[in-house]
Amino acid sequence: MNVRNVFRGFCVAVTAVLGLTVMAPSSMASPSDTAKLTAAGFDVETLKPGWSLVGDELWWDNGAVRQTIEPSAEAAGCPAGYVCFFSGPDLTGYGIAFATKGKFIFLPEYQMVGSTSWNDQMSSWINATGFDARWYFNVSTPNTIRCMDGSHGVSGKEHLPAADDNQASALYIYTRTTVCS
Ligand SMILES: [Ca+2]
Repeated sequence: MNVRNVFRGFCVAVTAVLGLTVMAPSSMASPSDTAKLTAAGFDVETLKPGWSLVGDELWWDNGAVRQTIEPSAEAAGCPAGYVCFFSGPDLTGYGIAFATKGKFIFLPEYQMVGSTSWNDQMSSWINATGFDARWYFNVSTPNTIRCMDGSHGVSGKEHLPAADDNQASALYIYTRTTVCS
């Protein structure tokens, strides 16, 4: 059992003894996690619920969503099985990675340091899922959509057309390889 689990157990025990309202998952993060995120510039109180800090990444849903907490000036990679968005061109800046297929993922739900959220921030991407995916200009339909072809393995774009730069608001990862072709 790691330190965080020990702390969570402690919180649950205290909650039970005092009869308090059950604490939200994010409020059960360790004080050191909260301090680390605050130091990196995150407003922990407004993070999407359910986060945990794993190394230098913010995770949700056991790692189905992973976000870097420091920007990178170097071109970054993307783990197999994920679509990765980067805030800067050439796969630089902050990165956020998504693995969940078959449902809309809304970028305004994820905080990015220096802006309100990941909405309208994406400037380069990698699709390492092996499946097709799409990103959307808005969170409502109908939208302008752009395909991220995964039918030939890993694909990506380091330089978006000016009209597409900082426009992504939603993402959908398919379980097929024929959506883009
Ligand atoms: Ca950007």
